[in-house]
Amino acid sequence: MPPAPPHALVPIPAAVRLAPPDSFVLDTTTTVVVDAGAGAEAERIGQYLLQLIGRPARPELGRAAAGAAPAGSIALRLDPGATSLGLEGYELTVARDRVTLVANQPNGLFYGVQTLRQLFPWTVEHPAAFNRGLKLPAVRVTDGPRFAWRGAMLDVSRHFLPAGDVKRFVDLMALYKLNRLHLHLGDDQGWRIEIRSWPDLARVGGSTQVGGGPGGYYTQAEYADIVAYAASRFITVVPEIDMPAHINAAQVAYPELNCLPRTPTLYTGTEVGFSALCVSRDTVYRFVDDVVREISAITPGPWFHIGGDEVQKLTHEEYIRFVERAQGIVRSHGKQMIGWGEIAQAALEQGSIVQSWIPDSSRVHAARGGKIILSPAKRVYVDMKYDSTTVLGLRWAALIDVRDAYAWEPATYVAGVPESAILGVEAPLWSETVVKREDYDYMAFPRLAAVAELGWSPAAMRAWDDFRVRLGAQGPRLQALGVNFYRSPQVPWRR
Ligand code: TNX
Repeated sequence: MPPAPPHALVPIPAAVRLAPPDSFVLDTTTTVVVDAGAGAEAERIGQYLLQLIGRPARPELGRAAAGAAPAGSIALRLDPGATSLGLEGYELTVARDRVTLVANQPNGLFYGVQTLRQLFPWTVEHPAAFNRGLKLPAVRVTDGPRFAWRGAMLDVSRHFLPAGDVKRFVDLMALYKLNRLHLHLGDDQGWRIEIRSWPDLARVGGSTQVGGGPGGYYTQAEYADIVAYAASRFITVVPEIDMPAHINAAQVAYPELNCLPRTPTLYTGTEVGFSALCVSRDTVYRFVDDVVREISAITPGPWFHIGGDEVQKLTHEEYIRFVERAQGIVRSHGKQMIGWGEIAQAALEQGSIVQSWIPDSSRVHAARGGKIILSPAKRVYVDMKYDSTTVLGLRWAALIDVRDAYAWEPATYVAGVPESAILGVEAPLWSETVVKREDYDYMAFPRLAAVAELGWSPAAMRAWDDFRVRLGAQGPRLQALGVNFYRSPQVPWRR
């Protein structure tokens, strides 16, 4: 077992300067103080911090004139002058007599709070722990992300995941400074969101799942609640309805969406590629328009993901025409289109985004000035097995242990897609074999923490030998949070 690391921050900040042996001690006299006039968001983040560390500290939020927080306080400050910190950056100073967190925007304050949280011992995560006298090491952290897009995807179609479990996943994403939650809401096996103008999509299309369970769907109110909850953790929800293939569940509800020589029936297997929209029919575009319109209306984020992958039953021309038409529909509802790598072959607008998962034409989109999200299946498909003995998961792309998920470089991974074209990284969790919350935990953690560091930390700060030790120190924290994570033998887990 290597010695305990000087700090266990994941993702590692852009700059950390520890100043031993000083420390700040959290006790009953500690107050969390927000600058008077910093605004509702800053106050909400102050309350969130109080909830995290709340029991030992004074329960009520304090307020002070800008920069005049009293000794013994943890002060949160929004500095309009600190523009160099950007949207998501922050500066955190822990000294013996006070903690000062400064950001330019609330997002940065929130991430600074996550860093503070990880500087406390893991017991801070456990509601039953007696946390008086918790120590923070004296340190100065100056931080901000490498990439704007740091995502995870939940496939709630193959198996339905109840809203409460999605929100818990959101909380775990926040711990690692992830900021995009992509929800795969429609596939062959299940349609998971209420569409009022086509009510049978959810009622019929959402009535089962892989293996034949009861399925389920989110009402628009439940979806909006997930979106708002994620936003409170500075995570933007990206809705996906996979089209023109992966659409069987919708076709069972509305057979007119199909013109292949087959009668759609509810599907509970795991084959891909057998379904396709009847792309020559007007009804199909009315369907696309209604679905994009209704979901866009309850999605404050700027993106709509149309899927676009694994289309086997259309000609190339049919596929391209469909993607280009969908792009116009998405734009008409005020959103930017995202699609899986295959869509890069179409005449995409510069503002459309390509999510690369296998070797594809992403470079074509990068060459026209478009942006790419990297989700290379061999590295960050967290539905892949860790090793040959993993019970859950698939293995078509690779076996992916923690090191495989961590030790690759986004800027050089795809030929023709330089750093300037990369929006960021995203780890999809497909759910063919993933049934319940514990399964999601097991596949996502700790690999999602590795992807979070890829997305956040400067390349020069990243090293596997260092990461694995910091990650090992996250073990007790994840355990205190009740996360059923995989104890990879590559990681020196601490107790
Ligand atoms: C490929 S990735 C798919 C999904 C499967 C996944 C399983 C992608 C765009 N399509 O339909 O769930 O593999 O790993």
